[in-house]
Amino acid sequence: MLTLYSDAHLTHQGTEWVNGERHPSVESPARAANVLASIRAAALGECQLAERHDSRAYMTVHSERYVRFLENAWRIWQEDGRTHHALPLVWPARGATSDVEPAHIEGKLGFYAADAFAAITPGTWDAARTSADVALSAMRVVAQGASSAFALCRPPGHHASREAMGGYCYLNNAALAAQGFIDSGASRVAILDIDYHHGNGTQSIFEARDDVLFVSIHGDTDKSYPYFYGHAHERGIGDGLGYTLNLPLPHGTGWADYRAALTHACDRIAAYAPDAVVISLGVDTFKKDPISRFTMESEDYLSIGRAISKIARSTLFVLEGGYCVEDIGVNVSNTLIGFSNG
Ligand code: Q9C
Ligand code: ZN
Repeated sequence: MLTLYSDAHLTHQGTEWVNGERHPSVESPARAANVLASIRAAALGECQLAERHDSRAYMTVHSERYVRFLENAWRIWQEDGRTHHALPLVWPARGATSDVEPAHIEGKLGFYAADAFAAITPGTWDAARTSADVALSAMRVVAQGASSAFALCRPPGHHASREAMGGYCYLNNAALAAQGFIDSGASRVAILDIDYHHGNGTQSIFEARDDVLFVSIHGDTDKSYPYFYGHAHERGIGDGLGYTLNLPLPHGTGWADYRAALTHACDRIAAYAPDAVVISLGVDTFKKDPISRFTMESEDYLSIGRAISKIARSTLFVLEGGYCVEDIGVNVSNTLIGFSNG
């Protein structure tokens, strides 16, 4: 299996609020370095640098004004005299109806953010766009005939919606890849999101469509981020009704209970008979993950990969979360090994 990657993410290290203090985000450059090292050690296949794309390439799932905001946010923030990482402090909350982008950077930040977990730093745009480039390059490899590929994306993407960053995500790498398959001629694409957190951004991008099936297994959002999306009763909207499947599981879930949900998810996807499958691969379901509450062991990722291989379709793996830096590499490579040996 070919891996696509880039080193452009190294300049992006966000900031987040934890217990009333600002800390470097758990979403760190070391994560991707560890994954790449494990992929190389496991001799999973060649590792190739991603191709650069024009900003227009991100407008297949994001709006032009949102992409331009990401591109210019740090510069505008700096011109306002700031030197620290930018985080939003004000949002158009429930009931807000205005669609007018504020002129001031403080307003723009809240207008284009779902939460305060996606900081804008000097290197954020370059990292985010390159992460999307990694996904698009890997998508092309599969669209041109490879049976699978791995997009080693960083920052992650599944919390980013058409016009909002959030949860360490800026551009939705998996959604860009799924749309890329459709634009390359696929009639149906399925997305299986196995990150601990519900992929609210991805769901919102495709929930009104029947040509992209979205299936997510995640920590019950009643008690876990992103809190407001991912309930079992969210099944899609309009033409998309029945093409969103959410399988929330309680705190403490391990492989024994996860297995049934994964089998159900894979059966639904196989029944859809997609031309391509995109896996939003988060390994924050791991027992030692510092911000999540499932109890998966490293060996369990071999079983997860094997279960995914049974869908028997062209498959693109896109890296999402996973914050136990020490074990993220083995957990990701085990998934890919389980799939390859499936
Ligand atoms: N106390 C991804 O895995 N922080 N994003 C939650 C928990 C935000 C996770 C705080 C988690 C975002 C891609
Ligand atoms: Zn996650």
